[in-house]
Amino acid sequence: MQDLAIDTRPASKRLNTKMNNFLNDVLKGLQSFPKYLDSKYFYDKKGDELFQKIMASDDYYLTDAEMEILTEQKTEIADAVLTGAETLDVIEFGAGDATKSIHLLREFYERKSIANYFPIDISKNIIDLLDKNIPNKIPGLNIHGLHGEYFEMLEEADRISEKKKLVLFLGANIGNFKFNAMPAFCRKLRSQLSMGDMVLIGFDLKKDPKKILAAYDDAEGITSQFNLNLLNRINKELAANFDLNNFEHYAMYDPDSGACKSYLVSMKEQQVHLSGTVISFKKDETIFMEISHKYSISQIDEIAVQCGFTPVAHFFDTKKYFVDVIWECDQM
Ligand code: AVI
Repeated sequence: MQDLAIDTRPASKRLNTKMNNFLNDVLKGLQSFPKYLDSKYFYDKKGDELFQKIMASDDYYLTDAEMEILTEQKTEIADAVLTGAETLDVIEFGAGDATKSIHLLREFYERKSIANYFPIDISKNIIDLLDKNIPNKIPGLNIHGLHGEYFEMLEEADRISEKKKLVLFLGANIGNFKFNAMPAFCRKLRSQLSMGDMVLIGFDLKKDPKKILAAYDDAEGITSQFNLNLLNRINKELAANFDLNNFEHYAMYDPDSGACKSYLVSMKEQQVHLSGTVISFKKDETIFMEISHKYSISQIDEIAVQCGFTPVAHFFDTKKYFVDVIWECDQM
């Protein structure tokens, strides 16, 4: 779980801590068996660009499905959220470029129901872009971009404003938690909110396994580049010498558990030097890169209740590939 203390040290010191965390996490993962890397590190500038390409690709159906929900059903979504005459703060975890949430934000703004928009993202590039671009798209909207870890920044938003909150967690980002870690995340989210606050979460649903696998093993090879880019980032930022030609992307989907996993496979026995440490790979040894979990509606509703929420509404795309759910915070 994330540390809730706010770091008040100067930016240069914080940067050093960030680099140390990155190095420690990478060394820990690559010295474990089986080896793994944390997918939160995918998103450097190049990683952000590659993820944009994934979202625009034909095989990655998730973005279009959720976009259809948010454009076609924004009125119904706003009706489900705005139960009284109050204005609310919209806080978005992993805001990205906000191309999906902008439809909801505009709907709330036109109804004079939004006090502040707090996009939160781990990527500073993204927050800088949002602070610059959103005022052009919705002039007059109060935007406070927050760059950092979700729960720390949620506390920060809470310090700035005491309005009723709607937390958006779109794009099936919740699928990137391991199955057991996901309810812990939802409980933590509940513990930082107040009764009556709401969350709107996007889940990718279980469906034809071939459709799911194709989204993570796309014909254009963008997902492969996305995964390999993390090795490149480690080379640049942590003084390593991964040869990207010696690793291949492998994705698999298990329709029973709903786990879609991606790996990088070492094509040969090799040694990689990383900040003074030597990491050995056997031929065919894997690095686990990411999980993208798929859920059923009954699982989603059960988790809501277990974690202190009441499921309020489900919004599906026409193909029923994806769902955006609204949960309300129950009494704790
Ligand atoms: C960010 N996240 C929801 C994406 C997903 O679908 O799990 C990341 C991604 N990885 C490969 N393709 C997309």
